[in-house]
Amino acid sequence: MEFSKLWLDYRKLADNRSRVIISCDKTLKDSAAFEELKIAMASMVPDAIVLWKSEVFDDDSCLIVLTIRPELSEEEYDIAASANITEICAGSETGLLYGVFAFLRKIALAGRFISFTAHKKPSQPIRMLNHWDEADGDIERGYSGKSFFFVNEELEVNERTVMYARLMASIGINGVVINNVNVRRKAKLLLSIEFAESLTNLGELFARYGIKLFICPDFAAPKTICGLDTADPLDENVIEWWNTTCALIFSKIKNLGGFLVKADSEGEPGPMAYGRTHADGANMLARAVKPYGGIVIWRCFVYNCTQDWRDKKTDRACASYDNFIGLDGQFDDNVYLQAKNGPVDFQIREPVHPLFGAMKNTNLIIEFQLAQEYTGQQKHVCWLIPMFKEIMEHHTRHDLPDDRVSRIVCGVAAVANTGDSYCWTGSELAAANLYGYGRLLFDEDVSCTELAEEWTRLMFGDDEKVTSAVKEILLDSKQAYEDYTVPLGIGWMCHPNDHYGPSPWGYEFDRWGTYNRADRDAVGVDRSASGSGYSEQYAPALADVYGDITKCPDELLLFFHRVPYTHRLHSGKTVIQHIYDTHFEGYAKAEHFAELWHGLEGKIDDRTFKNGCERFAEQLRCAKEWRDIINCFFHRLSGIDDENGREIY
Ligand code: GCW
Repeated sequence: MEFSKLWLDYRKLADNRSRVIISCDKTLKDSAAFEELKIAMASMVPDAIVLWKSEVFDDDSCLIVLTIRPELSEEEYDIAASANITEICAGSETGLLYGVFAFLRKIALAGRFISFTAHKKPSQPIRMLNHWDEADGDIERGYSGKSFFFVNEELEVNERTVMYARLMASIGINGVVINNVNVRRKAKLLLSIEFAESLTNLGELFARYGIKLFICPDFAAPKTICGLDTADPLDENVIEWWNTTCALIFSKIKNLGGFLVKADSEGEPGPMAYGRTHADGANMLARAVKPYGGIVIWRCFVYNCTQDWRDKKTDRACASYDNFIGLDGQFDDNVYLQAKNGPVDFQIREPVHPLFGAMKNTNLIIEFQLAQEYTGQQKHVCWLIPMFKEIMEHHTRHDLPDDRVSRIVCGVAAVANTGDSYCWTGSELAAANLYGYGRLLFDEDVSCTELAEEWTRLMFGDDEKVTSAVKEILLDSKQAYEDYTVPLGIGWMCHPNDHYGPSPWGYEFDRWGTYNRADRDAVGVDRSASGSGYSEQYAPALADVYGDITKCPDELLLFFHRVPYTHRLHSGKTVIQHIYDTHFEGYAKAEHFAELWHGLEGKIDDRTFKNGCERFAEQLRCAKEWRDIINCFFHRLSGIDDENGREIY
């Protein structure tokens, strides 16, 4: 299947050269960094001949020197560029590759070879993508077609996976989990001999691009693959099976990073079935991968998904903390706990997960979701980077020299939004999420405005109208989505199962345990100390803010409190008027985005333009649905009219 090169579609520079000389040690001639330079130069300066270490150097030449400097750390690079000579130094081949991509990005944006210096090392050490791809080719919560990793139940290494590895390296991703955390059907056999060869090949490709390969194993594999009658993590035969299996796969698969595990969650197997703890399960696997430098990433997404809606005491938001806090300090040093960015499940607005402030003696990874499961499924434009940045910069209010989430976590993961669609992410604009995510983890100081502009220009060229329209759409899109969907942090007013479109009571009488409890008098869930107690999971200073109705930030009010519709927000508006206003405004913003996009006809390629038009049409249809259903729902319940007399059905 055809695929685009996204932001690596190098365009011709305004700068013509007859020669590009890449000077480096012979051993680097086969590196991905060298190869990338050659690929890029062929498009950027198509008239130039690209030479390795030529003696001939004149005004018309451009010299690029690649050097490994052991005093730099592995992923660190240093660039000193002038119009004719560029020196890129790094601590390893991977660092060089990052340096080369940074250099290419800079000259692509400038349109010519320029003078600049840059010295960077990644802000986050672990920068991962989690694919929820199934071995049969489906993708759980995938909105971009089928898997390109698994085709016809085989794991593929082909031109597309090479392009994928280049794209990921260009944004600094250094770990990729290739299969879904729900390990189903044939994926249960990933650790068996059947996949050994293809995993080895994929591992080799990833290694070339500085990416560690991760697998979600079936926790019950000793039963499924080996035929034992238990998967108890403390059983000797089970331990022995994992040890032997890991010895085998780590010896074969170059760059295997380890495992990501969803255990005892939404029906997945885990240690609790045997009366063991999450620490028992994670440590057993961690010991099996330890001799090979492997790590185990253990998810904290554990809650009771068979709740009775009549049960007002059980609060899903509390569950993750409640399940893990008692285990703090009990995990081996190569175990990382991965918690979602919020306590529930990737809603457009949630407070930051309380474990980031509380789990002080455990390695933590934060998980975001690029796949827009609850945020418009890549039909709506919803650029999530401002939200990710805000969360990473959130102060957990603990007594630490730097209490920001970005300083507390050891790494970051995101559920990938890719598939085999032509533009990888179903909609071109959704690729901005993928791009921004990687770039932000590598360089936390880059602003959202810079990222939006950079991505737009790398994708669509330098037309001012295109840049300004796409930038505006991206930067305003997340707020617009929040405005026309679920107000003030309630969450979960979407259709059950597929999670698309409005259904205010869809989850109200369901077993998944997240409710708005809207009635004629009030709306929201009391999660303060006098309610479910969830707010108490935060450091005292923050618990005090969230737990107090007078201090709680407006945007989270209904997540933490149950209030009458006439409750006045800090903004001065009543809750009900806020709901009406944001819904009308959000829809108007979506209309404006569609208009901006339509104005770009002829300025961006036809295929992208048409794809965008279709998606904006759907976004508008759905945003209108959200606006009218949510407004109507609250109008009928509250009986309070819109101050501005707009039409509510
Ligand atoms: O958000 C829920 C999704 C499930 C997903 C689960 C998880 C992979 O609806 O599809 O399963 O979260 O994160 O494990």
